Amino acid sequence: MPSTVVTLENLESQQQLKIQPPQSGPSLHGRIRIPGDKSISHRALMLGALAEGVTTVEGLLLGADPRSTARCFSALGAEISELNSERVEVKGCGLGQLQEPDRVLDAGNSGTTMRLMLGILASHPDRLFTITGDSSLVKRPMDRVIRPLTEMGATIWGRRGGSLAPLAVRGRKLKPIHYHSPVASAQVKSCILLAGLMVEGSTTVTEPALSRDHSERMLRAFGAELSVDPDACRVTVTGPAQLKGQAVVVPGDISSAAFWLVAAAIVPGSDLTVENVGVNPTRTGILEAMAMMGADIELQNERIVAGEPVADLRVRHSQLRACEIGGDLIPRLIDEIPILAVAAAFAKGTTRIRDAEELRVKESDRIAVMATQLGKMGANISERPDGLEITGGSALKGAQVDSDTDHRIAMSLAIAALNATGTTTIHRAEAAAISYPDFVGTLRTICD
Ligand code: SPQ
Repeated sequence: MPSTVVTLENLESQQQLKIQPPQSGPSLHGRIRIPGDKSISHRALMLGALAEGVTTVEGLLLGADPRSTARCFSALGAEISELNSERVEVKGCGLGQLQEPDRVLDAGNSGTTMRLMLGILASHPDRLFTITGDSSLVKRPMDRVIRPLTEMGATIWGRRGGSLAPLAVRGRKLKPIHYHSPVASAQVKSCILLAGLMVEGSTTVTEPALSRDHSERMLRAFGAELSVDPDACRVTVTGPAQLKGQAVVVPGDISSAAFWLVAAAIVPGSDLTVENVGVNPTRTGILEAMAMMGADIELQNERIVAGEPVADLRVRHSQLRACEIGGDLIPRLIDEIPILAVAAAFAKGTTRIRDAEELRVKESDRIAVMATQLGKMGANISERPDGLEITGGSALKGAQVDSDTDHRIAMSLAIAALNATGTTTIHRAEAAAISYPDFVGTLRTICD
């Protein structure tokens, strides 16, 4: 049977990914593993750097984003062994003991690195830190964490009235607050909790809907005193804390699994199993949305690994139907909306995604970019201020599309290309390496 032609061309610092499915359609088969969870990888490196003793990390994501975190915390004095996915060792500095670095900290493309690190740095008295990032990160709003940190007594300077990087932080002894966050954001919540570790007393964050809770789980495992009320979307840390190095096992990233779940769901004849996927309930909105769309996804071998729920996910092709996505579900699938838009392009009826204005301030404006790029392939997709409307059923055709340097856009367009006629060329496809360095390798494996 002819297989999909997948070619990757290097053009100076950029890559072009070309995908040409066979006329008979590709059909995807096999058992695959996905790289480690990005959110958990960042947190393992950060808490390891703050803890006393040694933290070991098994299954670390080797993407560009956790590498940025590792570089920053090495510059702050943590001893981090060479990064690999088997076993990384972090010798921590102990809480409050990070050093003043002699260079500007570079968070690269990673919002998580910059926002979580700001909470940590702001609470280290008598040190000056400077932080920047790449051309995407310096456009992303940092005032959402700077505002509560300032309420705690932090001193942070930045561009545009202190809301954009590059930033300078003068560390101080902070005071506890109860912060009511206007956005459901794990980065805002985690930043404040990390700042609260060194504060005497109780620091509380309440959010409008529950965001991912990896920080809470890991902080507890490292020995912090935490009280969590998920029904009230409220969490309190009581400091000063003492953190002890731990053995962290990072499960596969459900946000990376999502590309293969949608691929197998939309490509006729597919039967694919994605092994070792983290299925923390604060991240499984994608499974709920796909169930509403009639996808055939089975959770197998469910287990708990180092405090996080994990399962193998078997997905088989089925005819999808449109659904409505909004409200409290949004923070539980926020990073999967670009690939859900691809699923919706192959579903019967009109899918409406609402309450997702946060997508406009991610690595790109994911609402505008998905509407433009998927539109170039012939999808019936339109922008709403807070989301997207996609009417499925128009046959997609190969086109010249662009990732806008956003990893999730690059990979979503590649999956759309599997079910389009002709060749699709994805420009600036190198962005995938932010969260999924071997995306193309896995794509080739399942298309063979
Ligand atoms: O780290 P970064 O660049 O913000 O990455 C993204 C992504 O798509 O990988 C968002 F663009 O994931 C965020 C996610 O959207 C990672 C994250 C975390 O690890 O805490 C939380 C979410 O962001 P937020 O703003 O909703 O808290």
